Amino acid sequence: HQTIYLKDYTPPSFEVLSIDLTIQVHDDHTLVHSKLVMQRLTSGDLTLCGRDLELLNISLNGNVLTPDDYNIDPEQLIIKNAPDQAEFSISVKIHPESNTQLEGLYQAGNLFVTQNEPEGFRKITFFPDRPDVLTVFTTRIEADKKYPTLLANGNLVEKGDLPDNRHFAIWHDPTKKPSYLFAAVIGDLAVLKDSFITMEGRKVALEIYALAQDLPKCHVAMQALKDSMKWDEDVYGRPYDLDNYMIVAVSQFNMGAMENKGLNIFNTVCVLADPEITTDPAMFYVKSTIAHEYFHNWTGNRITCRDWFQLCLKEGFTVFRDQSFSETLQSAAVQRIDDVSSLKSVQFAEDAGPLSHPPRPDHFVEINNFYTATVYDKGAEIARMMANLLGPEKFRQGTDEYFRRHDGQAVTVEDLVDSLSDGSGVDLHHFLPWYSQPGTPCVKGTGHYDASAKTYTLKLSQSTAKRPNYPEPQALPIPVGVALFDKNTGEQLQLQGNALQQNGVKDGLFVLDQAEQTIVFEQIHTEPVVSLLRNFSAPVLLDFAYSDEDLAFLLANETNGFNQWQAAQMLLERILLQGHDPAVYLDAIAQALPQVADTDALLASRLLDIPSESYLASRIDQNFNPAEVHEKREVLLKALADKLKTYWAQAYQALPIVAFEDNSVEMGKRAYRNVVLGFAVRANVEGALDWASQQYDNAVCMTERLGALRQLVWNNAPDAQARLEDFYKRFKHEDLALDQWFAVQAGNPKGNVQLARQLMQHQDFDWSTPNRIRSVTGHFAGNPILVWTQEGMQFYTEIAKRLDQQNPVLGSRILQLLSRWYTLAEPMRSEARTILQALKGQVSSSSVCETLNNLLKA
Ligand code: HT7
Ligand code: ZN
Repeated sequence: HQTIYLKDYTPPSFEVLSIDLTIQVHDDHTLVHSKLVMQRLTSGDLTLCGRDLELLNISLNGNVLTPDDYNIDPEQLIIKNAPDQAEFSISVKIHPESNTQLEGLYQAGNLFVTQNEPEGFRKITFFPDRPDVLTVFTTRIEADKKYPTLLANGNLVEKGDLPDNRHFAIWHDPTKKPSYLFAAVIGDLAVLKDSFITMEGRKVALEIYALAQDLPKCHVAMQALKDSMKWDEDVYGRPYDLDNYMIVAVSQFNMGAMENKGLNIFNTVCVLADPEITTDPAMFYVKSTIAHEYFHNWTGNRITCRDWFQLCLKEGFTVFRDQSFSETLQSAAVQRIDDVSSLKSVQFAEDAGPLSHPPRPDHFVEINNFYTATVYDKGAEIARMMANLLGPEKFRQGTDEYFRRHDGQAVTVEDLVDSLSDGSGVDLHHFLPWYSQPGTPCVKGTGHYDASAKTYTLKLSQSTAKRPNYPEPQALPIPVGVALFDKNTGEQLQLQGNALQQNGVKDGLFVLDQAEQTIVFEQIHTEPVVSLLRNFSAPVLLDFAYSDEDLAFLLANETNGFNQWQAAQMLLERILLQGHDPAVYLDAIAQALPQVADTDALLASRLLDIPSESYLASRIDQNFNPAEVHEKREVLLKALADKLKTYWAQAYQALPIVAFEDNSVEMGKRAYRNVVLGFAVRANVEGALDWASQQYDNAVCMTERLGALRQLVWNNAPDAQARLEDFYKRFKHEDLALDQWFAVQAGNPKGNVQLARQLMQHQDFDWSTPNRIRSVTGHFAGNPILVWTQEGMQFYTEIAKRLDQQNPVLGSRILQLLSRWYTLAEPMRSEARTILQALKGQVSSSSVCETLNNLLKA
């Protein structure tokens, strides 16, 4: 497999003025005819990408080409001596009915759908399948009338009947787009319709397509779509541009959703929502994914990426936008907690291991392997740092300039930073190294109060671990949110103007951009406690010389819920990773919790987060002993459960089940009730398992039912099996609920590999549906003590091997779960190496091979 380098980028030698596509779907094959009008831009070959295509015929400017006129290999077709103006007619045969990779055009049950990002279009027809070639698409679809739904991007121009019980539809998309945004859908779907009037007064038809039985579950998504459209107008001044916006739900999909122009295709788990089958977090995920894909219309579609190395240009910015939108759906503090929690447990872990890469990688073998937490979530943090530094007004000037300059173009990360800088008048170019340097910087610091001089001196330094390809990491601009609190009263100190400006602290942000810096706060009349990295102002690790008591103070006195949570997490990491005495934490949380729970139950549910075993593992670089980490965490959980034993009982009783309402307050109560139930069971509160059974039986929504089922199954309650059977009977026809049934069993900390294997033998297990596979592999991975056994590792390598041909994108992702094998204590480490090495030679896809090679480099 070939490595591709960012430095080798060259612009396309031809542009495509238009493409007319005809897709003729038949039961056992599909024919694709294309008419491509191309025009030379620079010297160089005329290259059309193509993979797994049977070329039936090709003509150029009216002349049939013979094999002497071109070179063809499994990846491309190169036309010899191409003229400057080239009009091609190309016919190919493809097999969506046997396409299990879920890229290109594939059949999923009774539905044919496309997935073309990043390189799927080349599996539909020959084309310069790269994001910087934009063209106008006209698409004619022909199929049997058993498939009444025929969709493609843009506007419906014509539809009609054909002989042999067939019919056709012609769609024209007036906006130029790259091939990865092309979409077509052929099937038998019901549709939910609505409309939205844009800020320009245009009426947009909104349509969500799903199987008829799923249509009632599309209302939440529809409302989220309208809310997103309004938000993008209000916050970024971006109206929608076409007359229609369609979303199609499909159950077999490799990722969450895809932003195809005007025709989004969604994994059912990201679009269907109903309180009876969808938990609150899953419903939230539907809303934020709808927003994410909608926001791509401006950040991704109208302005796209020049090449795939720039993926974080669209993904990082769009994640930042969907996170900001989500702050309007729940408290901003909890939104930030959830985003940071996922960043730390997934992205920090990725960046600490053999799959570490910069948000803008400089090379890859398989671009599918780079849809990562680093590209998405660290990319979002970079956008956020720049936005915070500018403040809302200047950031808006910057983004206005970006949209003004680059609408209709395929651009780079530099183009974004240039526009933000020029539009706002604030130079942000020193942020560019964040995009091209891997690793999580660590900010270290100390603070000193001088009572006689009335100064508080803060010393901060930064460092990033060296890596083979990055031997000299440079200092980055790290915005550090900072506030001082009076140690005696707990009040936040009002920092005085002059001293602050001299120190470069503006709006509570100090930019650490050297290896070491010192800030002196003057006129500080009482001893302060400093709060740093407020609201997680930068994606860094913080190692500040706090006493445990200082952290307990911040947990009690910080004014922002995120910062309270952060203080608790720092204390917990000290206990779990450095062996600190838990007493300070236990007292502090016991004191803070009841009051927070009364005012903000959602925040209280998050304050009880204990870092996961996987996150803790990511912080241990050698001699990792999963059993030891598990044991320490269990001991702490038990101590916390016991400490508040009487409180759990009262708190649970105070939260009776009430009618379902979809709002942040009620969601908070449901989340808190489930967390409290878990602690009550752990503390052996009398009758707690009975409460779980009653909660299961009386549940009015999935959050309640699943929360209860989890306690019953994970604690091996006498009636666990009966409730599992009941759940199965209730929901056996609801795929997304059944996924939860698999997940709750696969994720059982007291489970084992045998159980996971049995689940994969179950009659409802389905190797063609990634959601079902992930429901077992993803949840089993939550238990490192089970994963890092020989059987556990073999379980994952066997799955990777099986998926290597069938669905390599998924296979590669599942293999990535083993990325921290090299940190294991012996003999586990050697066993892991042997198991991974045994996979070599047994896999051949570029996705799985690249991941395996990277893992073995560790
Ligand atoms: N931009 C989309 C990426 C995506 C994707 C990538 C690889 C394989 C399948 C995929 N499906 C969707 C999703 C997004 O970020 O919005
Ligand atoms: Zn995206």
